[in-house]
This record gives sequence, structure tokens and C-alpha cells, in this order.
Amino acid sequence: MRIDPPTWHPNPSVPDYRPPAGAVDAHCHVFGPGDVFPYAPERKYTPSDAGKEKLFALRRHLVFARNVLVQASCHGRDNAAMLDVLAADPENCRGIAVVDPAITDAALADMNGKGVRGVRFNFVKRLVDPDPLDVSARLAARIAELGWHVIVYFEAPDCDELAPFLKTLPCDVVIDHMGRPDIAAGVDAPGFQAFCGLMENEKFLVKVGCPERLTKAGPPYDDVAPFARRLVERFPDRVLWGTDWPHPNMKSHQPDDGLLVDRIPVIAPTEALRRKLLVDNPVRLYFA
Ligand code: 0GY
Repeated sequence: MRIDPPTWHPNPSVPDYRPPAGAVDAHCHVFGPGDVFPYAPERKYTPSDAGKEKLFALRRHLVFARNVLVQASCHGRDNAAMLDVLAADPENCRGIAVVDPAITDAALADMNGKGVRGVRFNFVKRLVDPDPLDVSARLAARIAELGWHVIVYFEAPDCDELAPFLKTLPCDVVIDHMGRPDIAAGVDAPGFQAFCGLMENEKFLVKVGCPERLTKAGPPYDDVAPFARRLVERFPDRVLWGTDWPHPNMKSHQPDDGLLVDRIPVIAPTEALRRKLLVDNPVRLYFA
């Protein structure tokens, strides 16, 4: 088994930008440690371990207050590592699980008590074998009863095909990484315009982080900023931001999380927008 080298920066810079009190990193993960929380047999990559102590150290370093832990594909449907983070700081951590559609109501209720607030549907085929849509729709109906939402991860070319399904889900739908737009095509290209059209539907929220994964130009990600800024300015009450630490599966470079934080004022140019992005929106969704 080949273990990927660390995908996170060993020594992130101290950001110049200081977020407002109570800021939420609304998209991050943990990896293992694998000897305590084994990686899933069906995983498509094997990361270096990046456990909760490192995550909490980064949170302090970036002067954030809270985290939303998204179940990473390398842990499959075993949410133990993610739940272990929630247990370590239940006031300031919430989670998004990936579950077997046959999960019992009791198991969902148990996760709710532990701070889980949604399930992730991952449609990125290089990472997972997605469940059939009707199976996912039935699961969405069940988790909606708990007041949970769905997080979806897909590639831009799959957006049109998935949109009708996503619109029928009976809960909020949070879209990861701006729907992975084609950055080279520019913000006014039909693909991103269609994505913005989908966002007019108020059931959708969108995460505007992750420039390191989308960029063609590399740091400081000037090519990605116009996409995030467009979404922040047009849908200020339905945007979320996260570091994406420890940057699963990144191959091009180890992103400097301090730089990622310093890009926030570029994509959210006013104090009011930054407050919505980092505090009001994630608190409403996860901590109210
Ligand atoms: C991300 C992106 C990726 C991976 C995962 O769960 C995951 O493995 O989310 C990716 O490879 O694009 O959001 O962290």
C-alpha cells in the first residue's frame, strides 16, 4: 500500500487577515490516525495521518473558533474518526457523515446527538462509486426529518445532469467547491453562468473556498478569486468558507493555509460580507 506524502503545509504562514470572533472553518477533514481509525478498504487514496490535534492547532493558528468536519472518502462510510473530533470539542465542532443508505433511524439519531448535521453525497467518480440517485433521494427524505442537509460534491460537467435531482431534495443542499468550475473558461462562460442560475434556487448554499484545487495559475490563486467573489456578492446569505485542510489528495502543491485565509478579504471585500461568510451563515446552518 502506497501512502501519499503529507498534503498539508508543514508550516503555514501567520495570516494578516484576522477573522471575526466565532469564525467557522466550514469544510475540513481528518485522516485517521490509521492505526486507531483504519482507512476504508474501498478508498481511492491512502493519506498520511492528519488527526484532530493537528486540526485544532491549525484552528488556533488561523484564529478560527469552530470547525465543520466533512467525512473524507478515504474513510468510506465509517465515520469514527470524524465523530472522534466532534467528541473532543462538542461545542465547537459539527460533522457531515457519509452513511450506508440502510442505516437505522436509531443510528442517525445517535449521530445527531453527537453533532452530525448532514450527509455527503459524493458524485466524483475518481473518489467513490456513487449510490443510485433514487437510493440517495430516500436517504435525503429521512435525514430531512432530523433537520439535516445534504452536501454534494460533483465536477462541473455533471452539474446539468444532477441539477433536477438536487432540486427535488427536501432539504438544504450545500455544494462543495463552487461546483468545480472550469477556471480557464472565466466567470462569464456558460458553465459558470448556469451554475449561478442554479444558485438562484434558495435551497442551495455553496462553499467558496478551495482555490488551491481549482487554480490553473497556482498561488495566490488570482484566477479563482473572481468566481468566489461573484458568488459571495450575489448570494451573500448562502455562502460558506473552509480551509479544506488537510487538503485530501492534493498533488500539485501543499497549500499554505495562512495564504488561504489572507484571500478571504479578496473574495469578500466588505466587513459585512465577511461576517456572513464566516459567522452568520455557518452558525445558522450548524450551531443555531
Ligand atoms: C475535498 C476534495 C477531494 C477529496 C475529498 O473526501 C474526499 O476524499 O473530498 C478531492 O479529491 O477533490 O473536498 O477535500
